[in-house]
Amino acid sequence: MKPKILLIYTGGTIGMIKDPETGALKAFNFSELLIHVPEIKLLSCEVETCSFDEPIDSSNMNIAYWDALASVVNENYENYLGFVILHGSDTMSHTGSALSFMFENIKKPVILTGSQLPIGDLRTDAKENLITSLQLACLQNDEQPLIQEVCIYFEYQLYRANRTAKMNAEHFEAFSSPNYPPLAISGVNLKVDRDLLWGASSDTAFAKAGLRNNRYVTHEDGMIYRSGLDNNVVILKLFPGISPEVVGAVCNISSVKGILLETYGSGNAPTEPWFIDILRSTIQRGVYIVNITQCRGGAVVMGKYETSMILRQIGVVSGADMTTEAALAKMMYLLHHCDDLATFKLVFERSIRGEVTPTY
Ligand code: ASN
Repeated sequence: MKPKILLIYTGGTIGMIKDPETGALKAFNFSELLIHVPEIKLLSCEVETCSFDEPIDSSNMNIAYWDALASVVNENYENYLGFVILHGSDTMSHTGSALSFMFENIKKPVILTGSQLPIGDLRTDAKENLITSLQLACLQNDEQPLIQEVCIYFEYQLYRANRTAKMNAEHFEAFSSPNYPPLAISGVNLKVDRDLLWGASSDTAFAKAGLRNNRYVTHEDGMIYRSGLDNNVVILKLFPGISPEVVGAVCNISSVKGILLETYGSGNAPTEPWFIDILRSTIQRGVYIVNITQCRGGAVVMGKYETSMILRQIGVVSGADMTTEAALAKMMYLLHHCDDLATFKLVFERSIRGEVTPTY
């Protein structure tokens, strides 16, 4: 019997068509999408499908959709060898990051893919992305799925999803993974670098320490699905000339529980007293502040320069070499599942799904 893959359609350019009246791209239905890829029948796996009732442009993605998508994977987890999710590229890295945190100890592939041109377009990149994603999801080793993590496949490269960012709105090569190499390259052969894969041996025991035991499901193979994310977060991107009014207003939003501070270079920020005073009093109020770099590559190293030392002293948490997308999703996940700064800091600063390069 052929192994089964569940193909989940959420929307995105891959399934869009030009509205003849407005000229804008809008979603069309899933069965029409599959008509364009008869090659699916030739694969060594059986593909079953399901779809969002209303496919969305991924700019409309939110935590309710993430919960819905994660629960589709969770409910079907035992019945499939792996999962391929068709998703718009605009927020694919965010969704991939969020899913990676929601599935602890996952033993199956969840591969997100999409395209820059609709599947009906003559020059489309959609077919290759879809077919190779399905092939990657089918790969086995000793009758177990070879890939056991949440990935993005786009334009001949398979990446760990929580290491990626969309970096180009024009090129077919739309994603980059600046701080972690691609897990696989599709050329004449599909070359998977097994040493780079996240696997059962990866030590995440501490990742559970201190997490609230709310709303989780354990599967037979040890996969733990934790639903729920907390979106009371904000990204505060620094720029030369940022004013006390702006920093104060953001830090004082009463519903905000976590702030991603996008700093310069290796985690540097102004040392002006007004700036440090606002951050210090925000942390004292119980808000978590994480330092993440605006640079696409490299890492926050608090203490490397005087301009970041003080941040460490007042209790800012380091995002190290995490992408903004991964840090945001990890913050939403941890805010929902832990309630003290010590646990938050411990788990945030360590790798729980391969999202950050360990420095310990
Ligand atoms: N706006 C589209 C989306 O993210 C872009 C794409 O899929 N290429 O849904």
